Parts: sequence; C-alpha cells; structure tokens
Amino acid sequence: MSCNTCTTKTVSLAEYASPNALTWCPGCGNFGIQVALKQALVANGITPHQAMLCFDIGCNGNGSDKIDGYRFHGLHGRILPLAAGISCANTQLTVVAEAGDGATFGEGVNHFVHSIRANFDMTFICHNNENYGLTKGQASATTREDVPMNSSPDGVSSTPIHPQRFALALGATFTARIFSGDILGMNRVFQAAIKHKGFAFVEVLQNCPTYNKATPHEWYQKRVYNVNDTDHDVSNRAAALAVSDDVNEKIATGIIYQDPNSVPFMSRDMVRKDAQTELINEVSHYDITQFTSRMR
Ligand SMILES: Cc1ncc(C[n+]2csc(CCOP(=O)(O)OP(=O)(O)O)c2C)c(N)n1
Repeated sequence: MSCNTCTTKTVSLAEYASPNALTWCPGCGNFGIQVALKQALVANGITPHQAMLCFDIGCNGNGSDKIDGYRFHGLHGRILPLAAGISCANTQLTVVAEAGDGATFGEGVNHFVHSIRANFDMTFICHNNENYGLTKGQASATTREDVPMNSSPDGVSSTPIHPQRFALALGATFTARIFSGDILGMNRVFQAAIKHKGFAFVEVLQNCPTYNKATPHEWYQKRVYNVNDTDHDVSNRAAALAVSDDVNEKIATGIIYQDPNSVPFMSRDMVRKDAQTELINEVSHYDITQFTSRMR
C-alpha cells in the first residue's frame, strides 16, 4: 500500500476531495475538523495512498466517504484496535483514527487505555462533542454534570471523564486539545500529531449545535486560548496536567504534552526489532492440512 518512491511528489488538497455530499448538521464542528485534517496531511506532504484514514461509527465516522484515500469504517468503539493492526502491519503508512467521545470513553475506553500503553504509531482524533450525536443526543462519559440531554433530561449525576487528565495519567506520549472552530489551530496540531512517533492523542472540543446546547461555538470561542503562545513547557507532564485542568473558564488549547523521546510500539517490540521487512510483506499462503487432517 505504501510507495516510498513517490515521497517527493507534491500533494494537493484536491487529491483528498470526495464527490459525496456532506451530511452533517449546519454549524457542526465536523466540517472544520475534516478541512483541517486534509490541510495537515497536505502540509506534511502525505499523498492519499500513503495514509490510512480509520473512522469509528457516529457523526464523526460519517466523514469516511467525504474524503478520498484509503479508508476503513469500523465498529462503534473499535477503531483503535483496527488502526493499531494497520499501523503494526505497515509502519510506512500514516495512520489516522477518528472517533467520538461516546466511542472513545464509553464503548471503546479499554482500547484507548491500551493504545496509550502500547504507544502505537498513529494519530487519534477524538471528536469530543460531549454527547452521542448520531443516535440523537444521549449523554456520554464526557457530558458535563447536570447538563440535560435527550436520554437524561434532569442531567447526569456521574462525574465526567477529563480526557487530558486521563491520557496524561496513562502516560500518553503526545496529548493536544483544540477547538473545532479554530481551523488554523487544528491544522497545526494535526501536523505535529502526524509527525509524532507514537500515539498522538488529539482531543477536539467539538460544538454540536443540534444536541449539545450547553457548550455552543461561542461558548468555546470565549474561553479557549493557545497554550503554545505562553511559556508552557510541553515536555513537562506535571505542567501539562496543571495547564489542561480547567475545562470551564480558561481552556488551554494546542499541544499540551509531548515526550521528545517517544518510541513507538513496533520499534520497542523485541520480536520485530531487527526486522528488515514489514509484516504485510510477510503474508503468504501456508498449507495447514497437516494440522487439520488429525481433526477429520
Ligand atoms: C456497539 C455499538 N453500540 C451502540 C451503537 C449505536 N450507536 C451508533 S452511533 C452511536 C453514537 C455515537 O456517538 P459518538 O461515538 O460520541 O460519536 P458522534 O456521533 O457524537 O460523532 C451509537 C450509540 C452501535 N452502532 N454499536
């Protein structure tokens, strides 16, 4: 799937264009996220055949046929193991996985934990609109306490997961937070995440005009600031925890933490350490009848 002879080719945004009509609600943050991702891939010189774009189920996942290139649309909450398999099978590919907060911190929370532990080499964009959008506005694990949602009109009484604290506590080698209304900011963060060697977690604070009335576009716009314009040291995990803590008043966006010495999973794996080939080059047909004949 990868073609190392074409790496110097100039790539244009048009190569990622899809003829399919966008179906998101007017004002949805997904429009900006997809534009910024295309821009970042182009800025990094990655052609569609050098990338594998992996989509979870949800409003975010409905972007899968609105962009050209190699794509995989997985099961709800399961995109991370699928993307991890792809990333391990062909380390030459740029792997980008996308999922909603429902998939990431609900159905697939176990995969989030182990992807961080393994430090699989991929960019993971979590569309955090603080609700289950595609199924019409149920509360998710990131819905703020007491915010009324369609499935819980009196609000939820559980404490929401704080994605940055969670990822940083698990030892993530790259975490970022960015607002879906900040296309330039997303573009920059996505570029850095794609270049990162290891699991790059990008939480996008995504406005959902249809189902999340608590945190609309303007709400975020008034509160976000770029932490990379301050003296924040992105290589300091304790500083990253402190700076990302506030999700209500002054919300830090940009790269929150990056380990400059991050080593991705396949470079740490003892079995593959000195391998000269990719796993996809080693796939062949094996005659297993000698094993199955005993079962007859
Ligand atoms: C295992 C599983 N559980 C539930 C569903 C139903 N389902 C489809 S989309 C969706 C909501 C997705 O919410 P989220 O992951 O936050 O993404 P969003 O739609 O907000 O982008 C649900 C619950 C499903 N398809 N599969």
